[in-house]
This record gives sequence, C-alpha cells and structure tokens, in this order.
Amino acid sequence: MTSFDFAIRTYTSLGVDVESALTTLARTPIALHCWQGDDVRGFERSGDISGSGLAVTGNYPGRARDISELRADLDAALALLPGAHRLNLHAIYGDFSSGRVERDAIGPEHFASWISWCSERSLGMDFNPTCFAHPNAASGLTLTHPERKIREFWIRHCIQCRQIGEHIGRALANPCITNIWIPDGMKDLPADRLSFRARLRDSLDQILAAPCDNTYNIDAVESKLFGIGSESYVAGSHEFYLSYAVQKQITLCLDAGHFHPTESLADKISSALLFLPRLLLHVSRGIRWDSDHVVLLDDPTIDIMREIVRCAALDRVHIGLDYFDASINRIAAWVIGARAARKALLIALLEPRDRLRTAEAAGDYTTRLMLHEAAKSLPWSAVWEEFCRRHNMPTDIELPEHIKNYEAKVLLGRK
Ligand code: RNT
Ligand code: ZN
Repeated sequence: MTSFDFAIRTYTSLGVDVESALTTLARTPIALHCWQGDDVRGFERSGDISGSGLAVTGNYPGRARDISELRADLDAALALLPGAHRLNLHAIYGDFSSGRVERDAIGPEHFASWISWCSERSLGMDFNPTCFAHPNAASGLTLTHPERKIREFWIRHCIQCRQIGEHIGRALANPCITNIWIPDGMKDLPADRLSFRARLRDSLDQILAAPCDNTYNIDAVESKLFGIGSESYVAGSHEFYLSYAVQKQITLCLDAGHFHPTESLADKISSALLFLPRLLLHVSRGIRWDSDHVVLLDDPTIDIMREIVRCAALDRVHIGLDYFDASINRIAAWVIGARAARKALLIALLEPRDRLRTAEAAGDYTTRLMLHEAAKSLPWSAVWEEFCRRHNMPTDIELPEHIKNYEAKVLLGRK
C-alpha cells in the first residue's frame, strides 16, 4: 500500500473525501505578487520606495531588471507551482517601452502585453494603484494630503487604475480586483487624526464615483496598523476601511502582517463575510516591525485557510501573497510562499469537519479538542505529494535543485 492509499483510508474513516479536496485544491487560485521579483522597484525610472513605510532588505543576486526578466522569473516560479494562479500587478509594472507616462495618465495600453502574457498562461490578473515611490508621495501622504492638487493627482491615478482593472477583467473574461493601499500616516503623534481620515473618505468617494463596470473590476481597500516611519498613526486603519467597505459594499483586503502580532486575521474572516460581499487576503508573515516575510506553513496561515474553508467561502475570499525578501533567491521566495499557502489550504480541506462539528453541536468540547489535536498529525503530506505528482511538479524535497539550476543558468548572469 502506498502512503497515499494509506492516507485515503485514514481520511475516509474520518468522513473526509480526499479526491474532492484535491479537486478544490487545484482549482483555487493563489495570486502571485509581481513585486517579489524585483524588490518593489517597478519599471519607472526611480524605484525608490523610501517614504512608503515599506522596506526591502537584502542583496541576493539576480533581481529582475526589466519586464522580460520578471516574466522569465515568474515562469520559472510557475513551473514549480501546482494548481491555479493569478498574477497581481502594481501600476509601476506597466510596459512603458514607448516612453515614460505620468501615473495619472496610465491606461490599459500599458498593460496590454501583460494581459496577453497572462492569457497565454490561463492566469487571472489583479491590479493595484501605486501610491508611493513618487515625488507626489515624498511626504508619505497621498489621498489624505492637505493639498488638494496632490490629492487630485492620486485620485486620478486610482481612477485610471480602476479603468485598467475593468479592461483587464473584460479582456480575460475574469474579474480583476483593484486594491487600493496608501502609505499615509505619521511617524509621531498627530494633532488631528480626524482630518486626514475625512480627506481619505472624500478621496475614496471621488475615486469610486467614477464610472466603472464592477462585473469586470472589483474594488478593494487595504488597511494597516503601522509602517516604518508611520508608527504612531496610519490614516487607513482597520476600523476605517472595515467601516468604509461595509458602507460601500466593496471588498476589504486583510493583510496578515497588518495587525497587532497577537491578533488573529483568521478570526476576522467570518465576521467580515457576514457584512461584505468579498474579501481579499494578502497572505504574509509579520515579524516584529516587518509585515512582509516569506509565507511559511505556520499556524496563522493554516488558521486562515481553515476559516475560509469552514465558512464555505472559497468563492468569496480571494487569496493573494504579499511579501518581499531580497536576502534569498527571489524565485524560491515566491515558490516557498505559494506552496506553503496551498499546503495550508490542503490541510484545511482535509480537516475532519463533520466530526468536529458533531462534537461541538453536542457540547462535547473534550472530543472537539482531541480531534483538533489529532488533525494536526493526519497524513496530509502524502496527499500533498500525490498532488505534486499528478501535476508533474517536484515535491518539496526536490525543489532546491530546480531553484539552484535556474540560479546558475539565469540569475547569476545578471550583473
Ligand atoms: C503594504 C501593503 C501593500 C503592499 C503592496 C506593494 O504594507 O501590504 O499591499 O505590500 O501594495
Ligand atoms: Zn498587503
């Protein structure tokens, strides 16, 4: 008997259908964030993210320097990733080969080559305005800026991005989520928290008032607790965006690195789903003051996936990755994180849900706790290996040689 046969026998005895878990696992898309490939630089000239509250550390060789290198690297990562994927692009990653364009003048034409690239690979696409790394964001303020001219610049940028999102969604016949995150905040104690938030609400109202077909473009907003240089105050806090998203019935983006370290993103999912049409998740791993370490198969990540599955909400919760690490091979960073997220989803899909619920419904919390504990050591890894095998992908143990080959052949040649 193979270890997979053995696993099937164990799961069947617990009332878990392994084949149906494998089907769902393969179909559930995970969005790869383009910005892991080049340290959030993008294809405009500057590439300077200081003042954004974000920081990329490390100088591992092989950063993608242009659009073709980034695409080659994404292909190298996708070649090691079983299951469905999407590509999550930031506005600064447009194809600007025909000349520099201001952020408030970008249009679908700058993303046409990405759309074909994704279409050829059956990838859906998601999109983000880039409200940082720009002279108009030098103060760390964008949509909340006290100067109307600057706010209007970023409002125009976000409106253009929604247009691009709509175009992408229509072209791929697959809706595009356009997610607004802004860095706006204060290093030290603000004297007037309210006015910045009032301006943020007003700017967002103007952005959302621009006509856009929401069958193709899905609007999302992303909160944050603090950033580097915005330790005391972030205008777009969780309370702000949760309220705003509920009021407008748009998508809320929850980033796993954007809460207090002991706060559980997983616990927010069921509440948010009762009041919102959809959620977007930025799966990440916060460590101390950094919100963007490579995702691993850890308890917080497994808990997130369990909650999505328990809420039967895989069609309303969009899973994307968001982190950046320049201290290790960047393709490995994508692959480790995407595979960890999918393994966490597999563990969630294989949970002996009926048994747990039966115990809970009977008030038998003793059995529920024993089952929770037993579920941790069920043979999910044999199912994961089978999944990799069926999709002609290496197992986790075989990954390093593939990563090292590409590094030697391609990355080390980039000086
Ligand atoms: C920043 C947010 C945001 C960014 C990307 C680059 O803290 O998480 O999602 O990581 O937009
Ligand atoms: Zn994020």
